Amino acid sequence: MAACGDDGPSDPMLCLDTPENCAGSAGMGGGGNGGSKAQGGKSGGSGGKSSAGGTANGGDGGDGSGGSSKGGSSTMGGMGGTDGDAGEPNLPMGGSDSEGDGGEGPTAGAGGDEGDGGAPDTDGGEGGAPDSGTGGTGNTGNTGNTGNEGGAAGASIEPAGGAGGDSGDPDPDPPLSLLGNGSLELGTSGWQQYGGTFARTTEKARTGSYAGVTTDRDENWQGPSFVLPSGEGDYQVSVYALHTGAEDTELRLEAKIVCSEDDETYVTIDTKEIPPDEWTEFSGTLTVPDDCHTVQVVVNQPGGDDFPDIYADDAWALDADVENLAGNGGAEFGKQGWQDFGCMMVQSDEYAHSDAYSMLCPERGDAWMGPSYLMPTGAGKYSVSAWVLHTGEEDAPIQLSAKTVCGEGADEDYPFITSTTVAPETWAQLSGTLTVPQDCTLVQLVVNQDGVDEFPDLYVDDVEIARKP
Ligand SMILES: [Ca+2]
Ligand SMILES: [Ca+2]
Repeated sequence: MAACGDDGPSDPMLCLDTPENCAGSAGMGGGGNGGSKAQGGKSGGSGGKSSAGGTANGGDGGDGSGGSSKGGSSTMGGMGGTDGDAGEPNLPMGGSDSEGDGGEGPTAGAGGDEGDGGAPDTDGGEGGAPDSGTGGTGNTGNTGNTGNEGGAAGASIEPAGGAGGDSGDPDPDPPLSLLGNGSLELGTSGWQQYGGTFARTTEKARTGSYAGVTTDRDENWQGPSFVLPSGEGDYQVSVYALHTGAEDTELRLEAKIVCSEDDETYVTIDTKEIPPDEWTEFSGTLTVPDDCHTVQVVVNQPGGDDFPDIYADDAWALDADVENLAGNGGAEFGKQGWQDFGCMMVQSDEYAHSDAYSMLCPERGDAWMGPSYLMPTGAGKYSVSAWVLHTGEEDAPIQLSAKTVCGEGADEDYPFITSTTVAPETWAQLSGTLTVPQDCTLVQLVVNQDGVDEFPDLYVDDVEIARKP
C-alpha cells in the first residue's frame, strides 16, 4: 500500500504491476455514511472520499480508471464497512488530478460489516454500510493526474482504510532523444564544427552549464552542428539557437545529407527571424532517403551580410519510422558509420552478405578486437543485429557486444549482447537488445570474441540498429 498510497506519486508502474495496491478500498468509519462511490474522472480518478466523522465511510473502491487511482481519502472516520473491496484500477495511468481523493487503500476499513467494495468499473463502489450507518455515496473522482495522496486512514477503529491512491502518470514519458549529449553538458561529443570556430562555452546556456557556439563566421552557412543517424526514414529534429547580432536576424536549421557515392543534399528544416540574445527553438521533420551514410544538422543563416556568433543548446532528435538507423550497415559506402575497435578495418569485397562489400577486421591481435559500428548515444532500448563470417579453420564462438562511455566520469562499459558458434566461411547472424543508459557520449556495437586463443579475420555486414518501443 505504501507504493501507491499516501506516499504520493511513487512509481506509477508499481501500480500497474500490482493493481491491488491501487485499488480502492473501503474507507471506514463508524456508523455513518460516507462510503464513496468513486467515479473515474476523465481519466479516471477514483475512489471516493469518505468523509468524516464517526460516520462511516465505507470505502469503496474507486476505480482507478484512467489516470490514477487516487488516493482515497477517507478522511476520518468512523469505522467503515469492513469489507469494502477494492475496486480495481482500470488504467492506472494518465489522469490528471492533483488531488488525491478518491482512491483507496487496499485494505478495507475496519469497522462496520459488510461494506461493499467499489466496483472496478467506471463508477466507484458504494460505501459499505457500517453497522448502523449506511454507506454513503462517495464523491466523484476527479480527473486526474497524479493522484498523489492517499486518503487518510479512517480514524476510529482500525485506521486501516484510507490510503491507497497511487500516482497516475500524468504524462507518459516523452520519447527519448537519439542524442545523448544534446545539451553539451558532457563535452562536444555528437557535435561538429561546420565552418567558423566551434567550441563549447559557459557564456550562455539554455539548460545546464554549457552551450555550443560558432564564432569567426564569415559565411552564412557556418554554424554549430550535430550529427544524426543516417538510416532511411523520417526524423523529428529540434534545437535551441541564439545569435549575438545587433539586430533581428534570420536563422536557419539545415541538414546536410550525403548519400551513395558522396552526393550531397542540403535540406532546410526551419527558418525564423529572431531578436538578438534570445533562445529560440528551431524544429521540423527531416526525411533521409535510402543509401545515405552521413547526416549533419546545422544552425546557420539562409543569407545576409552580417554573421554574428550563433549559439546552440538542447538538440533533440527522434526517429519516427526508421527501420534501420545504420545507413551504411551494409558497408557499401566506405567506412562511414563504422569505427575501428582494435584493428584497422577495411571495406572488403572478398565476402559480402549483401551487395558487394562487407567490413573486414584483419590481423586481430586479441579476442576483443573486431568490426564496430557507431550507434546513437540516446538512452533507450535498441534492437541490434549483424551478420558475421570468419576465416578460421574451425568453428569459433563469435559475440555481439558493445562499448559505452556514459556519465560525467565517462565510464566505459562493455556489455555483452549475444554469442553463437560459427563455422568457417559461413555467414551467421547475431541479434539481441542493447539498453543504452542516460548521458552517453559513445556507443558502439562490436562483433568480437571472448575467451579464445585464436583470432581469425572477421567480416561483418548488414548491421541493423533500431529503437525498441
Ligand atoms: Ca546545455
Ligand atoms: Ca554489404
